[in-house]
Amino acid sequence: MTSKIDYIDKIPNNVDLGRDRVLQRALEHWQPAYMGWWYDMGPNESHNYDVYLRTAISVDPEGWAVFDYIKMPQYRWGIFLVPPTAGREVNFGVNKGQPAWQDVPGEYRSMLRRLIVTQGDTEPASVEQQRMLGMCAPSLYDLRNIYQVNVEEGRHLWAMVYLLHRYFGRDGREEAEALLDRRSGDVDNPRILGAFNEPTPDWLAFYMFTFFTDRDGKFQLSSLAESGFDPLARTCRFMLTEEAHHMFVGETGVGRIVQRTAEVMAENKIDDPDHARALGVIDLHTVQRYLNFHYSVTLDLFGGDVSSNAASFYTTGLKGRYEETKIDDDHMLGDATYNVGTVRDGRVVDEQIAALNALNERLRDDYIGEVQAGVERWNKVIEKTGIPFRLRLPHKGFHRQIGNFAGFHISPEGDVLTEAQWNAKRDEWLPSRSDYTFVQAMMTGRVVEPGKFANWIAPPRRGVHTQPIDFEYVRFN
Ligand code: BYC
Repeated sequence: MTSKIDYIDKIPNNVDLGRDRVLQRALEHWQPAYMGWWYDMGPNESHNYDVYLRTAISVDPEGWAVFDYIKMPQYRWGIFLVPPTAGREVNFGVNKGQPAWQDVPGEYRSMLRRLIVTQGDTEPASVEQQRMLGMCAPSLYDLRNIYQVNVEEGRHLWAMVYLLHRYFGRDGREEAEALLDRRSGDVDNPRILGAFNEPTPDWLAFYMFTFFTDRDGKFQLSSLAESGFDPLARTCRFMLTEEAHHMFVGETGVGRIVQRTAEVMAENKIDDPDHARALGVIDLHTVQRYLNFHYSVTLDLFGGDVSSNAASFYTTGLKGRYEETKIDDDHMLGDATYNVGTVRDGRVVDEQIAALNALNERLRDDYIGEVQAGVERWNKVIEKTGIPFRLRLPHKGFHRQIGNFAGFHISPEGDVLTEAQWNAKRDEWLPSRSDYTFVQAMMTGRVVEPGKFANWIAPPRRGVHTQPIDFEYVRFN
């Protein structure tokens, strides 16, 4: 195992793939199916573009990427794990203290496969969700960024497929094929998790998705990076370095939209959303509704508040807590408790349950803390312009389909309403059909002149890597 990546092999890797001919052949068999999927479901009409992309050349924390023009179908997708840590152990659960597993423990096989498949399924799903957005990009800079996100999600699929092929034999290979068969939003064969079947119809939705949903990716990958199954831990560690850029795209994307809107509002001394719309920017109320939507569907991705699955993942040592090894406790959670929200007698109340069963909720709370900080940074951008509007996270129970709040009608303030009361307010709280129509009407064509930006978004503070903002990030040929 080296930190350098072998680009001589057909499949770039740092796992000495050439030494395992059977595995190599199996993956070389999967590769054309993957390419078929990319041509069908990857970014629309993009195959001949030269895109200024980064490619991993090593898994070292320093200098792991090179930047150059590349046609996306020629991107060097491959298999990159961070090197093993000598003496690493299972760090939590009943197997704590055992050497970390280099092979799948037989009794945990199906649980582990399920975790890997669920993680893997999200990666192609997001590419499918975003595939039309290149046609209405607000600039070459943004177009390049979405393509970077897309190729790296493709690589994250490779990461999970490697684990399935290498460690799960025939059923692993079947699962790897199924990952290319499911389709986001398909009625008969949808993606596994809810948020990955929702459309991403415009760039505001894309930035919200990369801010909120890619961050679920960060927290889930961090928990899997604690896994006692060492190959999973090591591949997730490297995926996290790529994930950071996706969240940057989301945070700065939304930040630039609210900046532009707030600046136009301040310049024209207006506060009415319709006036803002008339001036060609996205009113902040609409931004808030998108935020409510993406936050709530992403909260669902953490699973039930009370989950025996999560308890089993933890007890067996397969999936830890966020930053497990930095937490100062017994890493067994035998007697510990945790508060989860629930609805009782028409009110949201806290309920103390066994911490082992509340691990999804704990991870969701860790996530909420980080998201809150991001929203505050957006509010600072608005505040600077003197506009009094502030974005905020709705109540945790708002618009939830999974967990204790599913089936209840909870307002953004956390009040439990009747269905009729909630429905009467729905379009104030979530994007309506007319919001989507308005936002999409603004994004009909793409901006292709280097250094130019659509009216509804501010330019970024700096370009990509060392390049200026007006660099030709995509050449259309
Ligand atoms: N939609 O015990 P429960 C990313 C299912 S994002 C539909 O409450 P559990 C990325 C659940 O599967 C990170 N179904 O939950 C981001 C279970 O079904 P079964 C992706 C759902 O199992 C952007 C049943 O409900 N990674 O990387 O403790 C772009 C009861 O489950 C949902 C992972 O998620 C839902 N929202 O936890 C690209 C990590 N929620 O088994 C990429 C791997 C729950 O009864 N996955 N269900 O048929 C996991 O750790 C767990 O599967 C979950 C669910 C946290 C998702």
